[in-house]
Amino acid sequence: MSAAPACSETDLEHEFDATIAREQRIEPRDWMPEGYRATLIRQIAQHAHSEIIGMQPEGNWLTRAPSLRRKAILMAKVQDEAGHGLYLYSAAETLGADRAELTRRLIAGTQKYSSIFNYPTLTYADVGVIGWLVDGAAICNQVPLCRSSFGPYARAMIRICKEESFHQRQGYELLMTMMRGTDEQRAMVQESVDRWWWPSLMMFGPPDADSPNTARSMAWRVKRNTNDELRQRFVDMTVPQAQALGVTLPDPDLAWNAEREAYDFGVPDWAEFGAVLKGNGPCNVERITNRRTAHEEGAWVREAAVAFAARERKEPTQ
Ligand code: FAQ
Repeated sequence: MSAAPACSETDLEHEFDATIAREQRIEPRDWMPEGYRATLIRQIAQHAHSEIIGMQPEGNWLTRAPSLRRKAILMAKVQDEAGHGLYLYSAAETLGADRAELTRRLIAGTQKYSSIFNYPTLTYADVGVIGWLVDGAAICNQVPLCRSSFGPYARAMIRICKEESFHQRQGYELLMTMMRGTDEQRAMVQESVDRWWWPSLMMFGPPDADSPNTARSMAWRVKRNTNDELRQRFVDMTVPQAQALGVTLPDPDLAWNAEREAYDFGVPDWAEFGAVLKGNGPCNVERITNRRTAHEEGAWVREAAVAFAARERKEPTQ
């Protein structure tokens, strides 16, 4: 009996395209175009780095939480972000990426993380506003990714989104409590909203016309919506929440458009976004320095884990 003919690259590509068109998932052992693999590694690594670097702004307040209850809540949230980073690094590993190498690139500044985490947390109201706006934006962006075409990424997103929705609610609950408090607390919440609103809109990425990756990622169903679609969805979802809270969103152009059945809103400062991406945001240097220090100080843990695994396999350590 003669062996079955090997599949040609064209056949494999055809099968890959058909799987995507059928809304089925691409799994790690399936054939995939190198561009698809590279896009996913880029996006998932950037997402994982964001979760890990994203622990720093709120972690900054752990020792100064105003009560034991608030401290326990914040501690749990920051730990959740660490967990999200780990699921995502694992998803990247299924594509052949090396986790140590991804961390090396983050620390070397050759891989990005979300712009939002380069802004400082100046008051405790920022903990609430990050939960409300930053986790709110993250959910808006990530719920569609539960239908991303790459199986391990889509499945990681399901669990992450469940946890993020609690994060969003804890932020909103904290802000509701502050808004029921003193004039000083209300002013603190408003001042925080004023600082975080525009950077939260920038989280969705550049406008579609300036987004080099969107068209390809949409065709591959890695992304399910464009940056502008999701930004609009976030604004429409958030305006009524701001009204219920009693805060003003700092955008004079924000107005309901009855024809579009959506809110019109102003243009974010894209020059500021560009500067943050180039490493010139208010906290870029601090965030990466902290990450590098933590990595260096954790070297002994990694070495011990490797030695332990080797001993378990009954192999000599060196
Ligand atoms: N910051 O062509 P596009 C969280 C880059 S997790 C930095 O539009 P794409 C949870 C982009 O990578 C937040 N860089 O790119 C949490 C590309 O650069 P490259 C993270 C950005 O990939 C909450 C270039 O600009 N979430 O918050 C940003 O199609 C609270 C051109 O852009 C994710 O990563 C940005 N904001 O669309 C944790 C979600 N935007 O690589 C702690 C998954 C764009 O070509 C506390 N990612 N860039 O050199 C995505 O959905 C997409 O990757 C986008 C960007 C939408 C972020």
